Amino acid sequence: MFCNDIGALERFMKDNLKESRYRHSLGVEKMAVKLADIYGADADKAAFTGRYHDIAKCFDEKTMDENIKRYSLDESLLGNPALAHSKVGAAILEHEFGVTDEDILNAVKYHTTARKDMSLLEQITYVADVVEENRTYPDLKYYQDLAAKDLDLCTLEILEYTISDLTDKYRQIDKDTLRAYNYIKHKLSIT
Ligand code: DGI
Ligand code: FE
Ligand code: FE
Repeated sequence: MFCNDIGALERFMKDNLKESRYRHSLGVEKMAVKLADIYGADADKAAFTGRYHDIAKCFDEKTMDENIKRYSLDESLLGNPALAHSKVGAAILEHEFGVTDEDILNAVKYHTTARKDMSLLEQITYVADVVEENRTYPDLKYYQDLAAKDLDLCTLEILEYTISDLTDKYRQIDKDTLRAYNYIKHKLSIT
């Protein structure tokens, strides 16, 4: 397996995630496996990454900040749990549960922002997070179909939505989000 104690990892999930977040995690696992089958990624890694990508999502801001310091993560994440939960999650999987697979750790680390030159597993995790079956936004079916048909285009549409949503809310756009956006446009030969 990809960790040293799957029982302890599951217990941590149950103890730390709300029920709806746990259900979301199972939905991302299922969707990530589906996309892995379509696009030729490792389905076991996609399942593991999908299931545990949000392991740190339900920490309150104080606990998140303590974890940022404990694992010596970028201090710019302090006070920003929405961005920090992916980095803290990867650190917990690595340091508390013995996950060593770099691709899995990166897919968790970048599941919120995506990044330039992301791997297939990273991209699948990023997309599966948004199109899993428990999401409730109106265009879900459209995004699910697009994910199955054209992963790059789906990634671009999600990035476009995220950037415009953050802009509407006067929030900062992470440099990895912006770089991922330009990278995927370049990949799609959009000038
Ligand atoms: O954890 P999930 O809810 O499943 O989804 P997620 O990991 O994509 O997190 C979504 C949150 O992340 C949402 O509050 C918006 C925020 N986010 C995503 N990209 C950026 C961002 N926040 C900032 N400030 N900058 C970004 O580029
Ligand atoms: Fe997340
Ligand atoms: Fe998620």
